[in-house]
Amino acid sequence: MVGTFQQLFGVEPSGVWRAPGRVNLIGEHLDYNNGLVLPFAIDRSAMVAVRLLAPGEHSQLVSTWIDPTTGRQARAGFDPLNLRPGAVTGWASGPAGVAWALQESTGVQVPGFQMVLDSIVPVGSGLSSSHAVEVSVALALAELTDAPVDRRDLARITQRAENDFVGAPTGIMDQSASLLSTAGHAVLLNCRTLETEHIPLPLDEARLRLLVVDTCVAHSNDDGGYAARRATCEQAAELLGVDTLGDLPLDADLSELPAEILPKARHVLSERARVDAAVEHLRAGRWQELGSELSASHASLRDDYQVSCPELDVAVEAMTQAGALGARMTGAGFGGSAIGLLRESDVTAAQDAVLASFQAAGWDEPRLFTVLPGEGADRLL
Ligand code: GAF
Repeated sequence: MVGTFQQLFGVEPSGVWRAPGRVNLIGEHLDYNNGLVLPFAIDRSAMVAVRLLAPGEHSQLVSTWIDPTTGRQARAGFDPLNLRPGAVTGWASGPAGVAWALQESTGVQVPGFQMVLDSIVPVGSGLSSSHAVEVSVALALAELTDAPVDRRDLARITQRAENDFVGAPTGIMDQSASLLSTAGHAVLLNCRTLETEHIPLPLDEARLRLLVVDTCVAHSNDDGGYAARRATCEQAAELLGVDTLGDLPLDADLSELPAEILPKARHVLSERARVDAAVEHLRAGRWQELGSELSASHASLRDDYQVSCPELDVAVEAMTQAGALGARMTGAGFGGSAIGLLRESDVTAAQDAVLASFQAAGWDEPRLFTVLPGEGADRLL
């Protein structure tokens, strides 16, 4: 990173920051309903080397990702004095949006900056690759400008960047997982207050693995499906006389809701109950029962919330047939990744089963890898 930065800009960066992607163990589409979610930071991160520029100079951003259309590293630039939603598009809109949101939220003047980005969180995989970039930039800019913010403020600032600058109406889970996770733990996050509790996730000790199947069906949070689910939840809450579905008792009567809304609200309530149960199973080391909650979550996301897709369903089914304790889609859905909780000894069989099912269906080969709960974002240099 530092070498690349020096080569490109002829100076040393002020520092290097790292922020991980995440897997959500359970609690899907609950963050914007003010529920509890249980994600963890994965051992794959985005890294940025950053140096602030003098007032008046334009930002210069380089990504080590090779743009297939040009065959070169992706480059972008913008005028920090003209930052407003819509001013920067494409891959640089996240970093630019963070600079904008930090400035808007704190009043701190964020000057232009030079940046090199490198990431090993697969893009479009539903593992929060864009939030990983935004969080690493947020940490860097906050530190370099001495902005008076803590990690929870940074989670809100990166959400603002994503919602109001990038234009994706996402919740608060992914940024918070990246900023607030600790290694070896899942983070039980209250999405209303951002209070956290770190719950041990001793996969190694239990001889378990979490297998990720990146279906390579590119998913995006700003193409309508995500916003439509969010709007349906808001409508359901309004019809039921509460601010959010997180305010309802778990046994609330949904029968008066219109037929197209009811299953979506039912998912939110049943998923809230599953998070509570999953946390208890995890605390007690009841892995098989935890797995059952994961599988039930997938069924609810597929049938009630309707955010799965054939590739995710097939991945979940193949892992289940190969002995997974539980399997589900993770993240927003509409493509992206599925996870399987597997005994160490079943991982190879599960990988083979997934590959064979995708081949039989005539789909592109998915990317398969295991993940461990890693450390949240930090400064490397
Ligand atoms: C995406 C969003 F970014 C999150 O805020 C969350 O809503 C998730 O989908 C679904 O649980 O990752």
